[in-house]
Amino acid sequence: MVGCRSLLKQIRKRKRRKPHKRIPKNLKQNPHLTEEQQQDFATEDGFSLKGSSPSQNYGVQPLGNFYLSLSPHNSRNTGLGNIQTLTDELVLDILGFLRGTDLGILSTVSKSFYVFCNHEPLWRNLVLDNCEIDNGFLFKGSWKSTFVAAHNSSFDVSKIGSLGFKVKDFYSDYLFQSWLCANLEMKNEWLNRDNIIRRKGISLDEFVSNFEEPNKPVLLEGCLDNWPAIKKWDKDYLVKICGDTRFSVGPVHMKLEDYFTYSNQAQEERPLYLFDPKFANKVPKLGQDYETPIYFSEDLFSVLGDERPDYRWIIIGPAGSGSSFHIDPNSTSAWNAVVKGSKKWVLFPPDVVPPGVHPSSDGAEVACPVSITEWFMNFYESTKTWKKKPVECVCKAGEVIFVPNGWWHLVINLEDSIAITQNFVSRRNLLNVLDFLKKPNASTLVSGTRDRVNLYDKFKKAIELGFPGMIDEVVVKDQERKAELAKPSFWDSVKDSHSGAFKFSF
Ligand SMILES: O=C(O)CCC(=O)C(=O)O
Repeated sequence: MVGCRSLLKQIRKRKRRKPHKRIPKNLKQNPHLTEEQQQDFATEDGFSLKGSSPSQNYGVQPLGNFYLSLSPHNSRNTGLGNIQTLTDELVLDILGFLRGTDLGILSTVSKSFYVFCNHEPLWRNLVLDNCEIDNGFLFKGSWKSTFVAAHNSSFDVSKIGSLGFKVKDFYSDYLFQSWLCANLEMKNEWLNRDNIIRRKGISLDEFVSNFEEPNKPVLLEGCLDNWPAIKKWDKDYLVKICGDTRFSVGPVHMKLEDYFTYSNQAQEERPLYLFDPKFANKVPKLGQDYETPIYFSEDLFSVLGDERPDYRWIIIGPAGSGSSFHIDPNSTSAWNAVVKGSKKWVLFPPDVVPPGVHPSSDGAEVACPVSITEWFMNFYESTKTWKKKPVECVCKAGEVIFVPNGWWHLVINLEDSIAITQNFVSRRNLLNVLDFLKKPNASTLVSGTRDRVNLYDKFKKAIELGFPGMIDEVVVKDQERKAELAKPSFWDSVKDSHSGAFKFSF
């Protein structure tokens, strides 16, 4: 019997998908699409499926096809009995309470349960919930196979994937879109908009006055040329030096070699992402293979020594993995250097909340109910007509992006990627960070450290000790900058008859 609390926890764990806004037009209008046909039609509409073979979709078609179908039955409903009136999300929420064996048995009850019970995210949750946090899992091509193999090592799971029957006349937007997002190639028009400012070989002063002080993103080329990582790091090298080391991957820690076994086969909507803040302690060699570019060398949190919040991460993921919209922690700025692969970036300035994103009023939580691919499908287009357009680019191996504090950003890997990112405080964002740490709800807002509430006092004291006068200096500078911004322009003072300034008279 599942308790109420665990029921709620499980429901919350599966991110909710908003009702779909757009299913690609041709996919929706063509009845009885087989997987192969879907592929053809998708291409016609500018949507195409990934080159590798698409994952199982058990014949699921978008609901729009039902209205053009010759059959009066949607086998989604007939096979669900009394619970057919529930939405797909609710049916899946309920199935999420079952153990793997029960899910397997239920899948034999009807065609409809067969499709629902084979929904891969259900098996993914079961694997992640049941595997030891510190042991991870060994991926076997699908989450269901992984679950079965973990529970019955003598079972030949290689057959599980190939047994996917196609169910006739099964229509569900939710399930179809989930499958589509896992298999969809990024459209060229999502990648082509590239309006970030690029700079190569600029001085530190130019960086500070043109980008850091005005808080604007920039893509920096050529500043990783001396990184040994650029020449050395690839999957084989990393497996050789730390294949047995456990890194943080979503909710589990897994051996790097096992993670690559997963990421080489993963074809899902939200692939697990390796994102580890302790990588340089675990494998000091990795820390020695790169250095902070000069533009970001001022790192004031270092005054806190071991008590500083997490600040650097190695990031590894397959195509399709990435980070959905967020603002970086503790009001820090960041740099993100691509060592292998490439990443599409979409950034919005602090005063523009991206479409489809719903931050809570205190900023402590961000509800972004859609996956990254779904965001591109449903929201990207609308930003084209916005007055404040997002800053966009594809950041390739050897390039670094500067992410100023407070900017919303979304990132998707376009191929297998390896990157290093660091968050930092310099004197240009020191006041923002101090203000952030001082907020009354610091205990929920501050992240990456255990002592969230006292971080403000500790940091301020350490800065006063290590850099006497710095805080006063930046306060004065900030007041001067604000006064400068508040000054009317020459044209405003000319127009304003009350200002007593020079006026035109005719
Ligand atoms: O996925 C990525 O590389 C972006 C990481 C990111 O946005 C972050 O660390 O804040």
